[in-house]
Amino acid sequence: MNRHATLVAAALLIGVSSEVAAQAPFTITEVAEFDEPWAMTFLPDGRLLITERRGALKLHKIGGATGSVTGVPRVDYGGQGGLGDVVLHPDFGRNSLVYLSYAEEGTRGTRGAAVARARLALNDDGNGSLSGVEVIWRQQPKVDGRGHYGHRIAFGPDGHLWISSGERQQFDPAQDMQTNLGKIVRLNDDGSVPADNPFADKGGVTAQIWSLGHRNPLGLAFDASGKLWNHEMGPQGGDELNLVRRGANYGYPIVSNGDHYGGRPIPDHATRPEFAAPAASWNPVISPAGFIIYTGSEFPDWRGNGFIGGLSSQSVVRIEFDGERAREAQRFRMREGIREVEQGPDGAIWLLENGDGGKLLRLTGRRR
Ligand SMILES: [Ca+2]
Ligand SMILES: [Ca+2]
Repeated sequence: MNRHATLVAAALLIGVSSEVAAQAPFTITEVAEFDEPWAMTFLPDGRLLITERRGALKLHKIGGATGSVTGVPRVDYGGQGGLGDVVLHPDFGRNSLVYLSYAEEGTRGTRGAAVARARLALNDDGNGSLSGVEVIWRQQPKVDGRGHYGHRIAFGPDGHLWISSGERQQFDPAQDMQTNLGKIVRLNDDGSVPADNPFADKGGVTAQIWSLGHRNPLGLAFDASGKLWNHEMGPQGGDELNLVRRGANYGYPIVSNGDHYGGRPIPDHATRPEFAAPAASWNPVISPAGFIIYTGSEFPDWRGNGFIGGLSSQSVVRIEFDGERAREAQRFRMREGIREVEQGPDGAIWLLENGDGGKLLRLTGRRR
């Protein structure tokens, strides 16, 4: 059984320009607990698919039992890698297709992110299974290390599949058009390359690229007008929120508003205007992970606002947009780092805490 504990006092509101902490304008309910949860998505029947980094895909009935989904591809667990994102095909109601991202082992200790799709069958007993698993995209090349996979997945309003691909802590590949590391890629739902991609005529892996110069992007979200935003972890300082433009270069590792670990400087964005500058950046960092742009009715004042989970900052950051500009409007302190943010069919904001025993939290408005 799940214990529903209300922790009204757990969250403190931190005004950006005020040191006065006040109570957050929402109620937090602990709904369930998972083992290193990484991502979640709601099914049309209101249940949740939740990934756990060691490789398990869970099927959770809100307020009820948690089942398992079999048939998940083998993942390379370690460092920042393992099972990653989970999203539904826009036509899931007809085709039952689910997309998963994960870290995959290569030869000689190399690794890379992959995205697979599969058909999800839901059983009467609260469990499920995947069939017809098909890998439709891979990071190229596979490299050493276990960091910066990125591998967030989003479907856009026109049905294209978008993947944020981290630079695998290798720096220069983010500027190398012969790799898809440190890029945001745009694909058709079967992994093929749309003919109208900005570099489609170059062929090969280059044709997948929509934008370049990204570091470790762990958030992708479309706003109501169809604009795509991403956030990404900076190095020492310099976390970014970017408006993702066709063919644009976001500058990493040539420019960043942070510096390399250990203090070796990286020139700031302002020194090189040919690179697309972030709409917002953070120093000190928030360590952004998970991202929604809210459209629900539970928090009507927040429609059109972004919500970003903060890992090291143990927070939820509310973003206000103004056309092509964005700013942090509010920060809510949480008890743990936040790995994932989702909007529920109920309009509530749902969070996953990071790490072992990470809780599924439901944020609802305060009612008199
Ligand atoms: Ca999600
Ligand atoms: Ca940048």
